[in-house]
Amino acid sequence: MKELDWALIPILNSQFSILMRGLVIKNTGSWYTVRTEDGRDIESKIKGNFRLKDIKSTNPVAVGDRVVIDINKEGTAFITEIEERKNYIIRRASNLSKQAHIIAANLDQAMLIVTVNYPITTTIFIDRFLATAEAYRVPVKLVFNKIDRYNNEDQRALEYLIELYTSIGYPCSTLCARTEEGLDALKTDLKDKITLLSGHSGVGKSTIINKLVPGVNLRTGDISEYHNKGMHTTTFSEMIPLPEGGYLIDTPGIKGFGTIEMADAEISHYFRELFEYSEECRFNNCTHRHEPGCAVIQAVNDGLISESRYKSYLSILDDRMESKYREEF
Ligand SMILES: Nc1nc2c(ncn2[C@@H]2O[C@H](COP(=O)(O)OP(=O)(O)OP(=O)(O)O)[C@@H](O)[C@H]2O)c(=O)[nH]1
Ligand SMILES: [Mg+2]
Ligand SMILES: [Zn+2]
Repeated sequence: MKELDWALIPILNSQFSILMRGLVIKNTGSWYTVRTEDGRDIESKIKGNFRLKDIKSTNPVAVGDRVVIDINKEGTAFITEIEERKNYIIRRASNLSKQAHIIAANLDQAMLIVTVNYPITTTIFIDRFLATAEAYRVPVKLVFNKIDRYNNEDQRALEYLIELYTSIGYPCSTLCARTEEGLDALKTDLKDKITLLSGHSGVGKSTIINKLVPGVNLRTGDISEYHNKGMHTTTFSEMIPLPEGGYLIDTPGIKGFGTIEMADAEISHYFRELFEYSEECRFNNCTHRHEPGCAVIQAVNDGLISESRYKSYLSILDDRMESKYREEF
């Protein structure tokens, strides 16, 4: 090999820069792991002055984003560009905050992992997630996990919820990640797709991925028996390739799902069955709260729209008014 001309080194260093396209597969604080088109994982950061156009977000780049990186001589990189997103799931970063947090981008679908108990998932939480997914056109499936733990009362609640959400048009399935009952059906739904797994802490998101992807060994944690809540075991989002093709995105469990970027008049559009009835409301700017001739309120009174769905709708409207949401949502 020809000897290096040492005089040239400073010039090479200052000019070293390779632009590459890649997919953001992991986000730990300010570092993003970008998988490049040639299959390398490059630890990358965002340049200080880099800002997404309109979104005031705690994470301007999210797992699932397709980006361009500028690789430096140390083998790390700066993210210089984000390709336009096909869709994303976004929520309010925290109670009282005006900032948004993008959970993941460019999804083919989302699976909301729900547990009727251990921990309890409320319908308000489910409906807020569903409304956001409607807003950004992400298809959602509800997966009810931990069916091995349910007593008779939990079982009845499970059946009620499955009937409710199926009737609105959301596919539902049951799963026991512990015994793998229902896992094969899930596999079929996941093949060749980019799927976000979301839900409260402790519902079993990481356990499900561990069962589907042998060898990944994601950390899982027991739920607190005292509080009947998860312990926030997963602390960063990560995209995991499936052996059969496709990707799963594991995310940290969320407490409350504060909605964001929704105008009052739009909210009922994201509740499919409310939207259907709203076409019959006397006023076309009806908020379905107290207006005379409201077909939505009538449908709730007639038992055609479930009270829980209507309550969830009102809770999102209330968020706007108080500019905050309550933690338990
Ligand atoms: N009985 C039972 N336990 C389960 C099942 N699925 C998961 N678990 C348990 O539930 C607990 C929480 O599981 P995780 O996979 O850590 O939950 P997670 O949704 O990833 O939680 P975070 O990372 O905190 O958001 C663990 O103790 C799992 O073993 C199930 O189907 N049945
Ligand atoms: Mg987890
Ligand atoms: Zn109305």
